[in-house]
Amino acid sequence: MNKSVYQSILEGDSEAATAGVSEALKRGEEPIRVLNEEMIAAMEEVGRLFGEQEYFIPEMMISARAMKEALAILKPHLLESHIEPIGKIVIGTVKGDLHDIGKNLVAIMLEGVGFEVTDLGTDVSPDRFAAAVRDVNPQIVGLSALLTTTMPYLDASIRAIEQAGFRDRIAVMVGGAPVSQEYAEKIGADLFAADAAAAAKTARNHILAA
Ligand code: B1M
Repeated sequence: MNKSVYQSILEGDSEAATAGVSEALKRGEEPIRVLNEEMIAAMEEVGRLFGEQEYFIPEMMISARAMKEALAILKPHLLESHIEPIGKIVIGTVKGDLHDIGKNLVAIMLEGVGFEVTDLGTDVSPDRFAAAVRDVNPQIVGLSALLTTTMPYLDASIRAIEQAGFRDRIAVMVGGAPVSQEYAEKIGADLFAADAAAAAKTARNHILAA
């Protein structure tokens, strides 16, 4: 029997992971189920194994690569077609932080509900966020942080946007595993979302309410 998508990502087997996603889609499985119950669940297990020192950086990296390649196969199936554009969003992972799987997923879901997404990538300095607000003129800026050590850059990025004089024209949404609603409020973010689906819903509701 073929390996499950979950097992393939856990083992960092990109070829089996992409083949598994393609087969699941062919069988008519729901893309969102494959994403949540197999792919994200596998990354959570990778994190647990890393925490237990059973996995180390190389294992995390090859699992992340398998996750990204599998996600590329799933992406078109997560996007609804013919959605009217509803607004612009600039998104990135904050300075010092290289984690981008969650941020990429948030970007895909935002595109799925009709946002034009400008993705600045990872390790984005506060000044680059401010410059992107000037250049792109989005309604929302999305800041992602996965490390407790990089969380202060959420705050610093908001301050940089403020100092550049753009704070009033945008809403800031923050997220990432260590980020909470309480922390979001503490640093003066306008919106918080715990996962990619919630991020898309929250951003969309913000635009519709404006
Ligand atoms: Co790292 N890592 N990592 N890592 N890594 C974590 C985050 C960790 C929890 C693992 C652990 O200890 N159990 C831990 C952080 C501890 C902490 O600070 N609390 C950790 C660590 C310590 C590190 C290093 C410091 C390790 C080292 O070098 N000693 C190092 C730091 C590098 C750096 O960034 N400077 C490091 C490196 C790496 C890799 C490069 C090997 C790799 C990243 C590859 C990549 O992203 N391209 C990696 C990985 C893969 C992980 C885990 C295993 C998986 C992360 C992931 O992709 N999750 C992670 C453990 C875990 O999360 N359980 C871990 C799946 C993804 C779908 O979920 O990213 O949470 P997530 O995103 C979610 C939500 O958070 C939310 O929606 C997403 C989708 O539902 N969300 C938003 C995210 N951004 C949002 C923005 C929003 C709204 C919602 O609005 C704008």
